[in-house]
Amino acid sequence: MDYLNAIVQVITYLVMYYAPAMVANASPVFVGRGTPLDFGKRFWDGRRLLGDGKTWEGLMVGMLFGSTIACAESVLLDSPALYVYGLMAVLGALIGDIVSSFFKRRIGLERGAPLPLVDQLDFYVGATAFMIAVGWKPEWKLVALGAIIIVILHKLTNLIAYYLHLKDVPW
Ligand code: CTP
Ligand code: MG
Ligand code: K
Repeated sequence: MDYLNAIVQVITYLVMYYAPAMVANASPVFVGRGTPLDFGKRFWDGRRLLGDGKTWEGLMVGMLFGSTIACAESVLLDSPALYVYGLMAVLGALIGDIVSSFFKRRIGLERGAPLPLVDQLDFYVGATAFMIAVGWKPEWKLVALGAIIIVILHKLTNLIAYYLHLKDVPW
């Protein structure tokens, strides 16, 4: 397969199936401070259940922005199925991000501490799983290539967010 063609194909696939998830994952960063999802509660290990990086406001903003993209996309492409996949991808993305924070706290990582690949791909894995749950048949080669693009995109956007003072750390 010729490279340029492969890149165009994977980007088209990513935008079509993962744009709602990507927006849902990226938009909470604009919230800044908010009410923690765990309300400050601690787990048996004495550490925070999720930490201050997971807020109700972030969750709401992610759902709102993500589902807006899902709706717009399904209308534009005249595909009701894309709306269902989009909404599921939004939920999966936000839940995947929350689950990974839960495990980060369990292994003793503070809020915002980097966990390479998991930090960048938690939402992607969550979105993929939730779309599959409602009947999506993924093109695995494109999903894998998409993961590589997501990691690169994540590094770039976090760097930009850091320089715009939206994030305290550049990862
Ligand atoms: N955010 C939020 N609510 C969410 C998800 C994210 O408010 N449900 C905001 C927080 O301000 C968070 C930022 O988006 O700091 C970036 O998200 P992320 O990198 O996932 O959180 P971290 O701060 O790195 O926390 P963790 O170590 O738990 O991943
Ligand atoms: Mg982080
Ligand atoms: K994350």
